[in-house]
Amino acid sequence: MRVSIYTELEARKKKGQKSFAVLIDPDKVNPALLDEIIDRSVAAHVDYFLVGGSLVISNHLDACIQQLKQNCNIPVLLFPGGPSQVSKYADALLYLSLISGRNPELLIGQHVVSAPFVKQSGLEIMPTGYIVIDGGAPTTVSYISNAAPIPADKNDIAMCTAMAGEMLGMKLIYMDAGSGAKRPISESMIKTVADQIAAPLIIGGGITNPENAYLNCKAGANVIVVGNAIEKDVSLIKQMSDAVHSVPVKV
Ligand code: 1GP
Repeated sequence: MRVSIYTELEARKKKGQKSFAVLIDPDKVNPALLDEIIDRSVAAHVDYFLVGGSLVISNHLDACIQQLKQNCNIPVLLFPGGPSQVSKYADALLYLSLISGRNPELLIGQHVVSAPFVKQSGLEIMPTGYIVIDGGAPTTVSYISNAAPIPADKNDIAMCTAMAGEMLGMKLIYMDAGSGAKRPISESMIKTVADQIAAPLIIGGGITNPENAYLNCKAGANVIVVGNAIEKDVSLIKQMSDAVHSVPVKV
């Protein structure tokens, strides 16, 4: 039987192995571009695909995931902007609760409404504390969520939020400056949070160069997610993946 994706994430964290995930927004790819992303991701040893977006307008989520699954073995994790973005063709679901916000719908409301459907999907469910950090630009996620992000310099608020999420039982913490953020999350905030939690820490939003990805990992990120920058330049897949995987593993 295949080891669960979460078990693998935990094991990688224990060993100090960093992971690189390519975020695919189904609205922004066509089959030809997706083929190119798949080929480059396989060659670059990308660890995960995240699929989703704050606002998915098109209805080809299933087709997009099926294309990924038919052409490679890289696990596909759903990163849904809402309950409509659940596809049984994926491997796992980041079951997000927006713990940095105070919008009850995104903390628990939408989960209640979609619970039977999510359970029936057969997906591996990964309870994830989703923490949005101010990235210097109003992003889709902050508008759609109707919830204020944590200010970029308030490391302690981010830390306490992550700690609370973990104590509530969340298995992953995802800190996100929002897609296309002007300012990615600071290394000092990543370190402050990473030092206080045992759960694997996912970092994304506005990461545009491999140095950033590397330094974020050194600061304590376990998974780096890049979407926007790759949509603009697919050659970044290899550069980012190489940078993340070049972080020395604990001995
Ligand atoms: C957004 O963390 C992801 O939710 C990735 O952000 O698209 O800016 O890389 P980018």
